[in-house]
Amino acid sequence: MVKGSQKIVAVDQDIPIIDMSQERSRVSMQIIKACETLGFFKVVNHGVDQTTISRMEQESINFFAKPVYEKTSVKPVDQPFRYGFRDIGLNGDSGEVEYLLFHTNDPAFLSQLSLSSAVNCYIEAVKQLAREILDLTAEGLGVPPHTFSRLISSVDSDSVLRVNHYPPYDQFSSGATLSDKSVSLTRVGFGEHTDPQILTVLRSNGVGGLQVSNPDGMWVPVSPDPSAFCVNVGDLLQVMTNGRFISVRHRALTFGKENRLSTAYFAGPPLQAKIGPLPAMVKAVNKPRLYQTFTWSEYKKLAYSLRLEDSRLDMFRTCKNEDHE
Ligand code: GA4
Repeated sequence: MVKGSQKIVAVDQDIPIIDMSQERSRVSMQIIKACETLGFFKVVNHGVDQTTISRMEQESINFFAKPVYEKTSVKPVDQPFRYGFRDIGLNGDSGEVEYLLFHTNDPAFLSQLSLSSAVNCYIEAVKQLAREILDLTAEGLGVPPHTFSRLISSVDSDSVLRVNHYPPYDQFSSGATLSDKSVSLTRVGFGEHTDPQILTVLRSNGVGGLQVSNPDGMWVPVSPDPSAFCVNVGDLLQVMTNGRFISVRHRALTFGKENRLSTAYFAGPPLQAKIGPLPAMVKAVNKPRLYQTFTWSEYKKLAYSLRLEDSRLDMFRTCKNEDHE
């Protein structure tokens, strides 16, 4: 069921659509503004080949259409990839979703799956897009080039690809039927949370469900646009920009009638990478340092020890006005 306290506003309200084919400095400026105000934007004319996208989508559809016993054979849980059904994380979170989770720096597992080549191509393409967006971000902030993109480009970068399938109501639930008017079909597919990594690049098929939380605490439904990518700031980018960028809370609802498919690339740094506010975001602008320095490994461990909706960033906040470096 959906918690009702937060109001829902108009579809796409204040969500920027950034045309990446514009002049570079314009794109860069628009990305910075979007990261500061909402932490979320759409990109069009992004340069990712349509064939790469369609192949990935078709292979995912084929995978999720397989019988349950075949899909569950893509476990065990402690491997760096898995098929999951309803369960999210390690602490009892769940949603009306089935998914495939790939750790992108471990290609060995992929050979076990028929969709491996489509996944590999897709990962390369969205990684390139994420790098490009991060380079434009660095340019706009005036920090050294590749400050962010180098973190996700390394061979040991700890990035993740997640393919989510939100099936129609009758595929998941027995008992009530679509004709039973007393049953609300709106369910939480993936509960509200922020993404722990640096940047997320997400796309979906033509079925809606994604909502992002705006600065007034309202949910903004995001219209589905298969030709665009949705991009959001992750927790680590909020830390590195010393809170200038917002790691936005978002969730996916499912309305029960159509299959929704979404594919998210979570661009993360190597496990041992040290993450903290960049000097240019603290001293140079005379701002109090808001976060401590930590490794991605420490942060990831903490994220997995908490519930999905918990706010992990608060645990790494410095005391008020404390300045360590
Ligand atoms: C949210 C973003 C990605 O989907 C994810 C999720 C991860 C998981 O499903 O295993 C987490 C969640 C996500 C954040 C908190 C922890 C870890 C579930 C959970 C309760 C793959 C990720 O990297 O962090």
